[in-house]
Amino acid sequence: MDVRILEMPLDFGASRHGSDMGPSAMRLAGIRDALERIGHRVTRHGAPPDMPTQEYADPGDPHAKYLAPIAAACSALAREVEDALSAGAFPLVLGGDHSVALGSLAAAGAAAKKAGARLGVLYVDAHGDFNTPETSPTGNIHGQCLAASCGLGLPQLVDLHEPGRKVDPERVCFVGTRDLDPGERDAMRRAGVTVFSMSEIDRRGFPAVLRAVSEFFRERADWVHVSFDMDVLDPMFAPGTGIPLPAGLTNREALLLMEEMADSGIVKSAEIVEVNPVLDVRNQTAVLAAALAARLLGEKIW
Ligand SMILES: [Mn+2]
Repeated sequence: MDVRILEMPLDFGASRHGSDMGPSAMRLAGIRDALERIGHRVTRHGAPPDMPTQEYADPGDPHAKYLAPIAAACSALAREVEDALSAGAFPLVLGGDHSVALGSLAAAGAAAKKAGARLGVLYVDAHGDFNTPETSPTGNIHGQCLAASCGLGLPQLVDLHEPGRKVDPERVCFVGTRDLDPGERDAMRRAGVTVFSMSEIDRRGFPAVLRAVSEFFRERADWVHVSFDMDVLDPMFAPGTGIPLPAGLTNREALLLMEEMADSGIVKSAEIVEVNPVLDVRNQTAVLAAALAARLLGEKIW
């Protein structure tokens, strides 16, 4: 398969800077080789959009910080992702903070709509990213990106790339969730997303949750976009991420989840976000990110 790597060195969506270096850390970790080894043709596509540097930019509205540069960068990304999808290639977006999902989900939603396909989203994240400017405790847009893709929140984000919502929240499945703001939890319940929280994983066991996730997408989606936030992992395995939270997924669980998604055969696009080399130890978080990408794109041990 043709895999188009789209690098998004953007950290405007988060309080802790440094995830703008995520793409180069994953490049150094050998993500290209890992994908070429399993037979893909890999190109680094589309120059990263020209962005001002966060430290020298004006945050603007405190409830939606850096809205203008984020919307501009994500619109540029959405065009690239849709180009890749219409060429039959697999767009793999490397963040950057999670706000880059605004661009990939906008494109995936638009492309699925044109193809008459139901788009499902696997959201692997410790957090919900389902705030709106009214409920957000921080005003950081990486905490609002999925809500906006589901049609809730600022019109500048909801109507990015194309007017209206890009994702039906009833086709969104969370895995590894363990920290939700009260307002966002209410919004998620109202919207009708499905959540396999860490507690659910501990209660049922990971293999049972894997089966439930597969069944979820089998029933509800023709295409799947995988949005993988490295903070879903336990900080023991991924210390290099903006908001590390204890009691997360193990590296093995995350790799297995990616393998299971590869087996579904309907994953059309993905992003890996929130690799922050400034906080990392010997680039291990980026190395794990590269391994996760390889599993998602079909790597098998045996
Ligand atoms: Mn996230």
